Amino acid sequence: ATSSLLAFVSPAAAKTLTVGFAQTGAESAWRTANTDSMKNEAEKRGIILKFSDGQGKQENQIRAVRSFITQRVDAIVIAPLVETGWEPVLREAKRAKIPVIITDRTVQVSDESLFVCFIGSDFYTEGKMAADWLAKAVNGTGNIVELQGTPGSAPANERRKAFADGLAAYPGLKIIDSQSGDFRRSGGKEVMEALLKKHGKAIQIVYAHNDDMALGAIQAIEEAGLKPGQDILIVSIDAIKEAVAAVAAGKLAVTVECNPLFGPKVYDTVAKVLAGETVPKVSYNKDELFDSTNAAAALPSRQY
Ligand code: GYE
Repeated sequence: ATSSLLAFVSPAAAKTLTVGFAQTGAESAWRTANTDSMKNEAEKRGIILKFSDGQGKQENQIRAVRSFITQRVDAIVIAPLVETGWEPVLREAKRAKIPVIITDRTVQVSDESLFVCFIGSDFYTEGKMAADWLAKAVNGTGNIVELQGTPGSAPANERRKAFADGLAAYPGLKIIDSQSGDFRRSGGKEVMEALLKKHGKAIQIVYAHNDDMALGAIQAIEEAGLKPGQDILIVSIDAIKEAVAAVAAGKLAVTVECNPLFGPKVYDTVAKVLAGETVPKVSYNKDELFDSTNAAAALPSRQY
């Protein structure tokens, strides 16, 4: 009986993979969708996922990565809260010979060999798409307030820069104020309330770095007795289902897509890396845009 049981423990049997994932937190609907994609796909593939919620603190993420190294996981995935400050822990992972895949947000490091590759969206292109769409929609004039994402994060940095670059050709489009709502709905609402008090009717356009802040701003605008979509035009990024619905309802003017459902791509990449195959250093997801022309039709099939 013993020998027949042992026959199942064949040396050729595939080893169960263990992956550590240091997530930023749970600040937005985008983030929840990203976490679900990573967790669900791991379960589907029989991968053991060690998941850490950084709760919006880089030091929590760094601590998680250190514990993944101690546990000797097969691969580490990081969605870095901010761009800087990662070198020391990435060196520790490299010394331990554990491959690190950076997802969602980019990092700034002096040595690109500290991580295997990046998988996520092109935030600069997203910000540029938002600016181009807006300039056309309002004929190149209007006063804008900007709701920034988490300070120091790649999407806040890139979406801000791209939008400003896109507006450079339109002197009539002016950013009259810009503040961070930390990618949170409550943040967007609070900042918008303050901006409405400060600037009143001068605000014609809101550019939010994500949908959650845009939806918070819409609440603030409505509570101030104004009509989002009529009195103030709102432009945003992510294309979460609720935002696409707000576009279809005429409250949000446009949302540029940022696809969070890349769990499958991440694990495909982990498998390739562990098999010794080379993978592209940077792999961008394809993103589109939803405005009044296509939002209603797209709504039923939105996956997040
Ligand atoms: O746009 C926002 C989230 O890093 C792309 O983070 C991500 C951003 C996303 O909180 O909703």
